[in-house]
Amino acid sequence: MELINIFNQFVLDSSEYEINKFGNGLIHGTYLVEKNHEPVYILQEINTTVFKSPENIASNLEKLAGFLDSQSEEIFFPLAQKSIAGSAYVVENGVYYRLTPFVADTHSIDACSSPEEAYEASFQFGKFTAAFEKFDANSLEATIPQFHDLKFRWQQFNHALQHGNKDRMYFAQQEINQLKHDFTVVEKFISIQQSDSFLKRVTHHDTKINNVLFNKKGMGVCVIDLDTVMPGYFISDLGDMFRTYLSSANEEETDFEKINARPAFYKALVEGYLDNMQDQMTADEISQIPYAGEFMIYMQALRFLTDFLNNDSYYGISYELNNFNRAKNQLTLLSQFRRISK
Ligand code: GN1
Ligand code: MG
Repeated sequence: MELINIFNQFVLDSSEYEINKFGNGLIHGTYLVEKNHEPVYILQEINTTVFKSPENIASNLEKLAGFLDSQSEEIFFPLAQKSIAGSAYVVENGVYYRLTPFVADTHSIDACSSPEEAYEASFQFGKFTAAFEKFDANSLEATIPQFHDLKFRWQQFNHALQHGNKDRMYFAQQEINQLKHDFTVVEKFISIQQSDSFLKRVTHHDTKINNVLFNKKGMGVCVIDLDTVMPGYFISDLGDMFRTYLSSANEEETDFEKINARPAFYKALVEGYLDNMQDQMTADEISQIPYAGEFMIYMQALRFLTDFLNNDSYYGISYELNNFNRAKNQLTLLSQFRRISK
């Protein structure tokens, strides 16, 4: 299907627009729609293998936007543009597409290169969750059931160990053992799930820095990519920022010596988040800030290795050992993180 034919179903006159691939997400196909070389929309093809009920994304976002309207909260919340037929998405041959207005005068960045950027991003994600303090997070659908449930991810890993690619299992023996050796990270998550002092909040669940829009002065404006907004713990959001902002080399790096954890960035992330969230967090939650990083980095290593054992059925890959190297990268990051977060 030509993308322009999809775009036609959202706007009446599509003739002066140009559509090009945009960004580097692993899950959705993302395209920038420009008019006279100015960005106007983001067109996305929703990955329905991952998001099995895209209707849930739309209904969650409508609930959240409705709540914000009723509160006159000052938070920028980009909603998908309705199609000509009046729907939040267009379905063509079973594929779901949605169109979101491009937020004028903003840009996103793919890597975090200063503590100031880390602070700004963390401030925005904290502000997002904090804005929904009085909203009942449990009224949201889980757009990906058990997405950040580490116990479930552990079970999937064990399933892959039983049924996955035997050659790959042999190849990855050392990394498998490392993950098993660190089972305490899973146990701690289970105790958090059972604890009354860890609250389920409106959580973004994908806090990579390219999901924050910045203005020309380098200040954060808002967060985007709201597909995985659902009930969750703070450790998901702060943890994924630790995972993806602290190292100057990213998760694709295969020279593992280049993976590091920058202490000034850690401090900035904690400050930015707490500046909006401190008053809402329990003492138990605050005491588990370092665990947030261990949790997310460990879970990502587990997910990449599980996918490697399952012959790369989930994450897009560019070369054969891509998922294996990503897992090894995350295990390296985990040990670097532990050194600075104690
Ligand atoms: C996926 O959409 P993207 O590429 O930012 C994944 C995240 C992982 C990430 C690892 C829905 O995110 O959970 O952390 O890859 N999203 C989904 O790069 O599985
Ligand atoms: Mg994303």
